[in-house]
Formats: sequence, structure tokens, C-alpha cells
Amino acid sequence: EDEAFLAAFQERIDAEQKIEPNDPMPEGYRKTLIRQISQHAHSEIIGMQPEGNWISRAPSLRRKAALMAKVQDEGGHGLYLYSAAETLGISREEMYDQLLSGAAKYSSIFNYPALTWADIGAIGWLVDGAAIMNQIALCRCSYGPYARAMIRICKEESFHQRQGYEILITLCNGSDEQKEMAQDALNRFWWPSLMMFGPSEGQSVHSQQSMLWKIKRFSNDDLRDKFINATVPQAEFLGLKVPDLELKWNEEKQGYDHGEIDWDEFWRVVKGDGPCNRERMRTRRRVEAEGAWVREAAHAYAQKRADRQAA
Ligand code: FAQ
Repeated sequence: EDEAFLAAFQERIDAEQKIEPNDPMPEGYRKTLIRQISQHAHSEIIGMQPEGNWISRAPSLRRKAALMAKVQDEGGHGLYLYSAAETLGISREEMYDQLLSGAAKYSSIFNYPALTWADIGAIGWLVDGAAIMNQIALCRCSYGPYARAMIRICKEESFHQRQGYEILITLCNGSDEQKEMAQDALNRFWWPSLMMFGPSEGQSVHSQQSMLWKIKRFSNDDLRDKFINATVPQAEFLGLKVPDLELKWNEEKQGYDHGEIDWDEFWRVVKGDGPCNRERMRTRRRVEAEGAWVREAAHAYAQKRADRQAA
């Protein structure tokens, strides 16, 4: 790739032109997008597991219908995102293989268990809340198909967020035991939700280049701070306590100061040693094997139609 090509590409990016699938692009740009979009897709698919577990245990028909719709949406987001990644020249099978072999990551957050019904509230409120904060910025990503996919996905995520917050409002207005359940869920999900935004400045190896290419618009730390500033008042409204003794309003910066994130825990979970990593992958492998006959049948049917058309 010569310098003139790279400079011309950067000029298009700087002029806020969207890059489309058939446009020439630097190999690094293509690779970065395949990595990020496919890992985003894997997160959606693996992210169905913690909540999927609770569909049959939802406390009412109404709660069950909402949760089922949410988990289905996540499956839809995954498929949408796999399609966006395919426009960059990788096949879905390759992406699945990368997930199953461990070569591709998925978000650390889905390696934590959903132990109680309050966790379903906390996942909607905090996990989808963090996802939206990150994805709103991605609606302006320089790669057209990814940016456009994000618009619809963000709309659905905001329904998910409200669904979760409403579960917690109900629990917090309930018995002491229910309120304790809500507090316990916040205690366990707060820090892992902050970790979703990725490592801090020095450790975020991809940020600088991704910001230059306008794949990312904000640093991991900036988005994390925005999330904290938006979420702390919501916890106060619920009457819950954020489990961070160092959390304090900073008048000067008009934002919260917060305690240090346990980065050892983050990297441990990212590298496969979190509470549920093995279980998530085991489940994913099992359903992949169980679904093999469906894919075979679909291929055979497509082949038969193609043969008939050719004849
Ligand atoms: N977990 O240099 P950076 C959802 C990795 S929302 C695991 O900062 P980058 C919705 C990173 O990949 C969740 N790994 O990387 C939902 C890289 O390793 P690599 C998904 C992480 O890409 C809600 C290394 O660390 N959302 O699913 C994490 O510039 C409820 C260095 O990091 C997205 O994927 C982590 N938390 O920034 C579903 C959004 N953080 O790839 C169900 C799109 C970092 O070289 C229920 N992605 N790493 O092997 C992004 O915005 C970015 O990729 C970041 C990371 C911000 C996640």
C-alpha cells in the first residue's frame, strides 16, 4: 500500500465520507473492522445465554414475553452484525470457527452468571446501558454497513435498558428482601459493566489507530466516564448504593471520580478464566453441533433449487 493511497483514504475519512464494501481500503482498516464487528456479533450471541436461562423462570407472563423478545433481539443483532462483517470478505463459517477455537473474543461481561431475577434487571439496566453508550458513538463509525446496523440496534437496546430498569424499580418498591436482591445484583454487576468499555488509555492497543480511522469516536475511558455520570443518578433514584467507596462528584470536571478498576480480574476473564467462560463455550459448541443438521438441510435445499434452475 503506497503512501499516496493511504493519504487519500485518510482524506476521505477526515471529510466524513462513509466507506462502503466495494471501496478500496487499507488492509489494516479491513482487519480492524472484521475483528471488532465479529467480536461484537459473538458478544450478542454468547450474551443470549445468561438471560436465556431465566426465560422459563420469569415471575409473570408479561415479564416472560418482554425477556423473550429481548433475547431474540440479541440473536437478531448477532446475525445483523455477522452480515455487516461478511461485507468485508470473511465468511460466517470462518467467524464461527474463530469463536469456537478461542481466536476471537467476546465481551467479558457475559462470563458472569445471572444468579437471581434481580440480575435480569441489572443486566438490562447496566449491561445494555453500557452497550448503548458505546454503540451510540458507533452509529457514526466511518464504515457504512456497521454504522447503519448500529442505528436499529441502539433503538432495540434502549427498550432492553428500560425493561431492565423497570424490573429494578419494581423490586426496589417491594419487600426488604426484594430490595436486597436488587442491591446484591448491583454489587455484582457494577464493576464488570465498567470493564465492558475495555482497558484504559495505555493498555488500549487499538484505540489510537481506530480513532484516526473514525471507527471509534471516543476513548474507552471517556465512554466509561459518560456511562458512570449517566448511571449514578439512576441508582440514587432506585435508592441503591453504587459499590464504590471512592465514587465522588467532582464539581470542577462536572463528573464523578471513581475507584480503580480491578484490571487483573478483567484480563483474567478476557483470557478465559472468568466464572462462566468454560460453560459459555461448552454451550456454544453443543448448540453448534446440535444445529448441524439444520445447516446441512438448508445447504441441500439450496443446492437442489440451484440444480433445478440450471436444468
Ligand atoms: N471484553 O485496544 P482495545 C452487547 C479486548 S454489548 C473482552 O481497547 P478495541 C449487547 C479487545 O478486543 C458488548 N475483550 O480494543 C448485549 C482487544 O483484544 P483483540 C459488545 C475486550 O477493539 C447486551 C484488547 O482487549 N459490544 O453485546 C474487552 O479498540 C446485553 C485491547 O482492547 C461491542 O463489542 C471486553 N470488555 O476496543 C447483548 C462493541 N474490551 O481484539 C446481550 C463494539 C477490550 O486485539 C445482553 N466494540 N477487549 O484480541 C468496541 O467498541 C471495541 O471493540 C471495544 C474495545 C471498546 C470493546
